[in-house]
Amino acid sequence: MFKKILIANRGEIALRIQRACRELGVKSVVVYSEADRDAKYVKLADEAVCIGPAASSLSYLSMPAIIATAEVTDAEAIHPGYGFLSENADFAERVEQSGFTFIGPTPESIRMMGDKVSAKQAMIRAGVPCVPGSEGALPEDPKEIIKIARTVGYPVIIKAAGGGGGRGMRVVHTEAALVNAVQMTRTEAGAAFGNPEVYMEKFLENPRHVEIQILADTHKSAVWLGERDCSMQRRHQKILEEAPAPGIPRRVIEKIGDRCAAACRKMNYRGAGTFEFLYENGEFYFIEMNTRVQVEHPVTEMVTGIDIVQMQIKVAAGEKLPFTQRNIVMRGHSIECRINAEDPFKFTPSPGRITMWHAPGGPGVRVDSHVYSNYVVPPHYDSMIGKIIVHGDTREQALARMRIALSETVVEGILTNIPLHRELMVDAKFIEGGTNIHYLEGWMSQHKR
Ligand code: MV4
Repeated sequence: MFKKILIANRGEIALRIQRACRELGVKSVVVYSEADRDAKYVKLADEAVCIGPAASSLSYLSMPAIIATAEVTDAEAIHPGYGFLSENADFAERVEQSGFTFIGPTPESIRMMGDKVSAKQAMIRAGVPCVPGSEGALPEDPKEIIKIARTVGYPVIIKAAGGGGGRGMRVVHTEAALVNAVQMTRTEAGAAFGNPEVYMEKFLENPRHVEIQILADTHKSAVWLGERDCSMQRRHQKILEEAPAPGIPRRVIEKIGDRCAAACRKMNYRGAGTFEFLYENGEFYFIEMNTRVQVEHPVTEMVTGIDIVQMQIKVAAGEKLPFTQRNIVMRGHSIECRINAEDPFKFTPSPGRITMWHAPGGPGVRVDSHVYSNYVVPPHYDSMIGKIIVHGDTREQALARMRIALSETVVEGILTNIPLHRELMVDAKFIEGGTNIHYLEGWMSQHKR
């Protein structure tokens, strides 16, 4: 096991990784920007190094600053968290070339999954079901593009190979609009991602977003840790997540989970990863793979009892996964509400001083947050200030526990989206379970206030 790990991130995930290190008896170094001087994970750290000004480009995205800090502090490994450099293959490569362990997959895996065309081709080879569409990138010839779309059937969606997470996509409903839409998506993709390659898929109108968590070691073992339903989102920002996904038959989940784990073994994948699927009419369709730990990983931890961040560290250190698929038992139900410093119904950011912070507690309640009373939420980064996670024997119990947790939570001095969560927890359709990716936006447009 490593003696010391550098945490190349901020906020709640920096604290989350720090806690995993402590439990493993590993020392940790945190890097922070001038805007994060007073953050809790900086105060609690074994060691903390300021790596630059508030702007991420000069601090959390600065590869030289982070690698130099690992050198001067004698860290052996670097945990990238999520966002920032976590899915940057060049960073993973530079970390390893500098003699450190990157806590994550190989640069080759990150690169392959970062290119959505090569990711999809890898999944097809590995037997993971994908959305029907073009075989690889679209050709230049307009006649060929029209032919492909006729085979796929309208509506289709044009996506950038370099995109992902909702960036660089365009839905096309008619042949008349097709060629121009492909051209526009290519131009935008070239400018935004430095890669004009695009591909085509059948556009699924009312899917749910359901993802499978996997863990893989460097000894050919890979397991899946159940699914998460992340359909409650607005403009590609997830608001809350839950595990398991309500109403999906276990045999359907087991089949897709086994495919994901098998794909990991086939690809020699290592570390934690998430296979993102659209789920519609009882079928799973792969869309993207994330090669990092995700914000919503706690709901999986709550239902499996497995510490995903500790596992990331263990497999990075070359250890074997301490369980096989048969040992993994999913129990109960978990829900996570993301707490954002923003107007609950207008979604405008609300940074500033938190004059009062009171976290909820009680049976089955977990709070992952780096904030405290008198903490100032800096305006430079994303607005998430923490997560409330609950677990119950049933979904009903988890919902009840979340309602209570939200009622106990006090945040004063800034606006948060807690009022939105309180309303969703008593919404009849959400309580029923199984709402799709469009539900929240429809709900917001009906919302009276
Ligand atoms: C789709 C789709 C419908 N059909 N692909 C958006 C984010 C990116 N990960 C993929 N996305 C979508 N791909 C096909 N073939 C609808 C979406 C989509 C979406 C997906 C997951 C969660 C929220 C979403 C919101 C709008 C659109």
